[in-house]
Amino acid sequence: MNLEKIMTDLEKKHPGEVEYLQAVREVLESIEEIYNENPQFESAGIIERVVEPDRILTFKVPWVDDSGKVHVNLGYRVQFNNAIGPYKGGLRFHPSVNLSILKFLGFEQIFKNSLTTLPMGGGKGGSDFDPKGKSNAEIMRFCQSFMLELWKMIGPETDVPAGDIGVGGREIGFMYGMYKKLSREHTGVLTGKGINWGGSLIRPEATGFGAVYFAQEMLKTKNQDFKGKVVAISGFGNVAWGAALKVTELGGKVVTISGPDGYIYDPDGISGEKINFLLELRASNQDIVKPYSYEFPNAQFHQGKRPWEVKCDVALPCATQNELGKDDAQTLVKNGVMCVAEGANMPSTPEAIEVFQEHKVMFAPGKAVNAGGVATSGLEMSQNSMKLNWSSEEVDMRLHQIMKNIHEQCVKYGTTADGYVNYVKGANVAGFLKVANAMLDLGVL
Ligand code: NDP
Ligand code: 2IT
Repeated sequence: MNLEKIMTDLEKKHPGEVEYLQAVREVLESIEEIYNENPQFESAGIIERVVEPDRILTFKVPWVDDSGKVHVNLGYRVQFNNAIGPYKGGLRFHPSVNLSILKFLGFEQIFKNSLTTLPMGGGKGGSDFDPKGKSNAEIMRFCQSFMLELWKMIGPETDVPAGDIGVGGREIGFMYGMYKKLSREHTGVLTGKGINWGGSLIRPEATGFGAVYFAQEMLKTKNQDFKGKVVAISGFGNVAWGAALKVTELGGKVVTISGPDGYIYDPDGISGEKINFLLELRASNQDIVKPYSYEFPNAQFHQGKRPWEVKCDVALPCATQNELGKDDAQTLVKNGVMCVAEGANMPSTPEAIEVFQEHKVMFAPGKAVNAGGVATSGLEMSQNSMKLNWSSEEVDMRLHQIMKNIHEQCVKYGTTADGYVNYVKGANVAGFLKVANAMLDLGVL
């Protein structure tokens, strides 16, 4: 594999798509060795085919606000690769959304979904719509308009979207309602649905729970567990709250959460009613964490800062891409961090990952750590197909097993000569091999 040539060609073809190019480089660097050992991949053009999405749909989303003013946002769906199953991946609503971000997320999703062992291909979509400060009725009108275009592209055996940043149960409800009306079917095409209309128990918590199950396996390799561990979490959304809940349950203490306004340090631990307070904050569309410090006076609010300056044993970045840079990584290492597990997608920059790996800190990437969300989406699809609902114990047990299995795959493909587990390599190689072999079997498509 001529990695630099592939990257130069891609940069020429897709100038300025920094997040997408960053994600591709990371995967290619990890798989270079195994790719070169398998010349059949090269002759089938696997790399050239896997780095380009099968297709991209772009559409306009016009909607009317409460004062009668018309707005137009951009909508996208990137159907990246369906070698092992229908396209599957979330929808992100955030003003920063652009094609580069959705392509990076869709590309990562291919290998993440492969790791889950479930039959799901990779895709991602979303809009530059900003849900912050919008009324319920505005969110509904936007979601309905978005689905008026998207529904033609998706289906339970074709492409199954779900939530991501800015898209939770409420938005899935509005979008699913419109899909159901247009298609005249109740086939469960979106996942993350409400429990009364086809959703799965545990899906709301699944990404956070899964991330902590994965981190638990990492700690186990050093004969450690969460008991008494101090944990720093960023974000306070879909992923962060489930992680905070599970860390607390396992005896750890979560001391930070963050929003775009800054972070909260709560030395007493963020658990129980405090997590419920955070959920209420999120439900009011206010993406800020400062009010937490009014409600719980022992907590300190650090304006405009990231939580990585707090001394902790375990760090779980759960907000967004590139939110943990080289300096943050150096501070974490200096403060004795033992384990960093990515709840978000690509939250650590390549330079930060290098710092962790140089210092032999256990570090695992989003596509392994946060795969519990999409895995439980897969379990929701299974339940929809069977027209059955599993109990929360059953879903949780399957989720836990899947996370253990992903950890085993990472150890299998990522353990280096000195015994250090390179989880980045392990996850990328294991995820890639299954997809590449499927692509070989299916012919040039
Ligand atoms: P939420 O919208 O619930 O929370 C995301 C948080 O990150 C918000 O506080 C948001 O604040 C902040 N954020 C988003 N974009 C940016 C940005 N560009 N710069 C700074 N802060 C930002 O999202 P989720 O919890 O669903 O997602 C968090 C991460 O986890 C994402 O990386 C997502 O892709 C990943 N993930 C989510 C899964 C799920 O099931 N939901 C599954 C697997 C991974 P603000 O909007 O104000 O910027
Ligand atoms: O990044 C992700 O894996 C998600 N946002 C969840 C995708 C899904 O289909 O459940």
